[in-house]
Amino acid sequence: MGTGGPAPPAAGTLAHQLIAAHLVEGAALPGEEIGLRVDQTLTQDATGTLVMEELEALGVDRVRTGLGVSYVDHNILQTDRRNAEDHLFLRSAARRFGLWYSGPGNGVSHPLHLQRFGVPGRSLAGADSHTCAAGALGMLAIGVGGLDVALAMAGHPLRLRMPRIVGIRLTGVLPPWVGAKDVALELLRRHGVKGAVDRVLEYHGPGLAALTAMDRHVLATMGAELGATASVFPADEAVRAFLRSVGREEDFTELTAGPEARYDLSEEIDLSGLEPLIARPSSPDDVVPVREAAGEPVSQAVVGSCADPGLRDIAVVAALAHGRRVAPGVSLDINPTSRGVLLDLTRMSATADLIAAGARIHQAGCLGCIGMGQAPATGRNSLRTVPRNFRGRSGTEEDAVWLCSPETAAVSALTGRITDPREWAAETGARHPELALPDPAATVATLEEPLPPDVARTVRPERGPGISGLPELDPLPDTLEGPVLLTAGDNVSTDDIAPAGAAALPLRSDIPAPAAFTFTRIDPDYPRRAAETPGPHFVVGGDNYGHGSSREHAAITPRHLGLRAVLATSFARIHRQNLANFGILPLTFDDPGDRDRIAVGDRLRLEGLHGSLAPGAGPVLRVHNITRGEHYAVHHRLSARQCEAVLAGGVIPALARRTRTVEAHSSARE
Ligand code: MIC
Ligand code: SF4
Repeated sequence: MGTGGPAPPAAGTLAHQLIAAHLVEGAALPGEEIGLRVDQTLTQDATGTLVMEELEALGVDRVRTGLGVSYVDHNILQTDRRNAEDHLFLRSAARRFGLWYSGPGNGVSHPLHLQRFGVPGRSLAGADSHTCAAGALGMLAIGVGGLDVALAMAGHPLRLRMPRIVGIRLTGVLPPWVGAKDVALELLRRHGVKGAVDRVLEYHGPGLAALTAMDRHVLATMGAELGATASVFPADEAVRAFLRSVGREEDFTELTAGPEARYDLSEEIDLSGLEPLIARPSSPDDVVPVREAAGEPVSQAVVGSCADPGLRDIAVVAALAHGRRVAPGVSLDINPTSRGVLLDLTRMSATADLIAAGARIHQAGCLGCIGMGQAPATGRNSLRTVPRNFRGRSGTEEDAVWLCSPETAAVSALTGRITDPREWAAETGARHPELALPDPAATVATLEEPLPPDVARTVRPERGPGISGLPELDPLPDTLEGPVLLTAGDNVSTDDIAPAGAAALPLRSDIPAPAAFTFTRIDPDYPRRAAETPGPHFVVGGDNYGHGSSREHAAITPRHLGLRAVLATSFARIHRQNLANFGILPLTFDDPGDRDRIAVGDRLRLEGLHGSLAPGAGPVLRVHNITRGEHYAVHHRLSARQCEAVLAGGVIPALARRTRTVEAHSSARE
């Protein structure tokens, strides 16, 4: 990404300041493992039930971070008892462990968190890949797997590889009909879905002045689509104005990069030169100007998610729809991101405009973004303002989901064809709406405060029959031998590995049940073959393996089916860590060409693993392809701590082993 600057090491950036303020382990040198103090945590229901089980497994009595919030925003369609029982479990576990609880109907975690709890300079670890959204307020906000969040709640540092810091200088002013989503799509057009792996995207420059905190939320959220570790914005007047608007100006602290800030890599975006952009099906980085896609018939438009979180993002749709009708045959689905946004839309009569125009208004939450309802018809174009459009994520296998701004989605819903809003404005004489937004109704979320410790201790988490507990994790054998059960290309997403959607998501608290969906987007027969294979097996992938969400189900469900090592040409950050956390070896080919030499059914063998992963051993291993009589050099990029976890079968057994060792030593001394 970018051309990079000359020799002196990066320093003085806001990201460096935030990292230095939270560094408790390691040195902040790119690639080194560092440990960060975590001030706040966030979980959501689809990842959160496991986090609560992990807290129990770790023996946590009460969370040790300053603030933890458990949100319910994903699994809010209640087509049977499961989701409602998960909500009961989450609420009771929040009460037990000293967490805030945000129940169904309050809205998507990320904008809610910014409004209610966001504080410049604080660190946030969240069990959702879009936790990076809070970077919009000058926070150090990092999405990780649920177990890493549970560990942070238990008082452990958040461990990750020190990223490189990319400075993105914004200049100019966005033209009418071009919004923050188009800036994010421009970055995806330039760099692709792995363009920022192990990097922090730090925004600066004069172009920031006209971007509100919610515009920045859009950009910060979409950092996850580039694979970034975090997105960072300065805490400036726009952030002060946001905090004032939600009644918390006292939480504002000004934070900016130092005058001598040096970035590892730099680039510039002239906002004035941007035009409306759209990502074609089915990858967020297949981006073209809207005018190139113009004329394609539209069957659905879905607006509302953590990638268009602000009141303005939906109010603009209402203003464009005012006095007009959605084109016949088009479904315009509106998902207000929070209860507050829904109330504000109603107070400003925007809800009435949307209803009169023929839009369908839904409850606040993730909904269609994660395939919880709103599944489109096969092959019919669905324009969405959400961050991701991986194939099948909408709930329809052969879907055709495009990603665009609320303006493009609204105008296209009105015309029934993909339409460049500027062209439409030229034809109709419409102007970009000037929105008079009410002061936000920030306090309408029905949040429940943590209970005091003595009361919390009396609460028993309410565990329904669909909450089955964590799987047993056995240690890694010294020799791993088994067949390759799946080979895949580049950019395998966690949606490919552990599909979400209305069928699979409600099963998430009962690991054997979602395991039946594992890899079915790539090969419907994988779960059967895995179940019939005695002993361990392997999976082979390409570049950026496991990108997308933070769901640790993408590690746990294949592990449950016997997966013990993934060989790929590169890995996405969160998934690599999730694999190690659950005792699966993530191995990278030294020669990327070797990947194509391996076929499904080949028998592979890795020997002497206990020595290879022992402290001080190098990162190189040799894989023997018994079927072809070949050997491949591979390496791991695991820290000593991660090697220990993989050897023990996962982080939880590794910690249990440590505790046993300490206890054995102390009883020997007695
Ligand atoms: C997503 O957008 O993919 C999700 C659903 O929010 C996930 C979390 C999950 O799978 O539960 C994420 O982004 O981490
Ligand atoms: Fe929810 Fe979609 Fe945002 Fe994930 S990306 S948190 S599913 S709105």
